[in-house]
Amino acid sequence: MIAQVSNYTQSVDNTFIIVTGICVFFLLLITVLLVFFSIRYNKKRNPKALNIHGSTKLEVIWTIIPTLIVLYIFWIGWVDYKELANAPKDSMVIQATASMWQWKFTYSNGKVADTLYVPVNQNIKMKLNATDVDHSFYIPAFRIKRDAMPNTNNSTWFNAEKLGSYTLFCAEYCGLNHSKMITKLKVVSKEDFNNWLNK
Ligand SMILES: [Cu+2]
Repeated sequence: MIAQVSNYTQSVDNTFIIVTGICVFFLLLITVLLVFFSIRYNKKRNPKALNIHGSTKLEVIWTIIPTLIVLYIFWIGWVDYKELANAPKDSMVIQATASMWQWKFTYSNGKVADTLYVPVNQNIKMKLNATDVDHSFYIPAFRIKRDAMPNTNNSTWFNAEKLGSYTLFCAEYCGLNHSKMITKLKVVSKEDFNNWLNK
């Protein structure tokens, strides 16, 4: 189990594991049946096809069950998406501006930084914008990714639950030095954050 470092880690990972589990289950089931039927109903053993009647009961079953499964996958994704899309009212707002090929973070007091500093256990709302082309704000450890585009007001939010330094980069191919559009998210204590902010 991966350590919970943001409010999303656990729920996004659970969704991922459930969806992957369903895929692996059906992959194995279908592969085994495919091989079994290929041997069992081989032309040499069954020169003439005899059992080719339809079965309404089977048709209904294999329509309803997959429908319920995809609705369930939609539902567990939707629950997390709704939470991700609505930042709590008490969030600290930080503006992230993406440009080729760097990140710029602007705080409410006007301070500008190229590294994202945030206090631990505080809701942080990231307003996302870009000056030139489409970029994407991505913190893999927090399971957060949201596009940062010109003339579009996207936002996302998170709550960092552990002190530490995490990779933050651009996840939208944005030109020659796209791979160098990488910086750090530093989660620090409230005092350290206030000292840094007012320095
Ligand atoms: Cu970019």
